[in-house]
Amino acid sequence: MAQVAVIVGSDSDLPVVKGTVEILEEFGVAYELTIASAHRTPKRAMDLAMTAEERGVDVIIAAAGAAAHLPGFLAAFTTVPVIGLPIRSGALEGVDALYSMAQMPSGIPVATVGINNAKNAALLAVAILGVVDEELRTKLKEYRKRQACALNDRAVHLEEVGLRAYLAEKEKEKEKGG
Ligand code: RP5
Repeated sequence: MAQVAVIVGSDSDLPVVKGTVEILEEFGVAYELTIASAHRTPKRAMDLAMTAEERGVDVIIAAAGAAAHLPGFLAAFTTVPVIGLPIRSGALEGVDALYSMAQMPSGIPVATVGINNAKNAALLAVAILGVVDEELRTKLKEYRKRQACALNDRAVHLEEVGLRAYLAEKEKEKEKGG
C-alpha cells in the first residue's frame, strides 16, 4: 500500500516531480503516482482525495502549475495532510502556483514548498511519516548528517584552494554534467 500519493495536474509536471519520487525511493517510502486535475478532471481528483485514507495514504503531494488549485481542492476532501509543490510554468513562472497554494483561505491548510522544490516536498513527507515511524526518522537524521558533512567538506576545500580555483572546479564539473 502506498504511504504517499503523488498527484500531478498534468504530465508536463512530471520532469519536476521526478525529483520528489527519487527522494521517496531513496527513503524506501511506498508511493503511488498519478495525474488528476482540479480543473480538467475534477471528479477524478475528488475521488482520489476521498479514498486516500482507505488506500492507506498518509501524505498527499500535489504538484501543479499556473492557477494551481489542485492541492487545495484535494485538501477539501480529506484530512490527510497535503503538501503543495508549485510548478514553474506559464507567464508568471510559478509565482501564481506558489500563491495559490500558500494563500489558502483559513480552515483548509496546504503545506507549500518552494517553486519546483521537488526534493523538499518529499523530505517534508518523510518528516511527517517519521512522526510515527522511527526507522524513517532515523533515516532522515542520517540524511541530514550526510548533507552537513558534504557542506563542511566543501567549506574546508574552499578555504584550502581559494575562491577562483574553487569556482573554476565547479565550472568544470558543470561542463562534465556533474
Ligand atoms: C496545471 O497547468 C498543470 O499542473 C501544469 O503545471 C499547467 C500546464 O498544464 P499543461 O497545459 O502543460 O497540461 O494544471
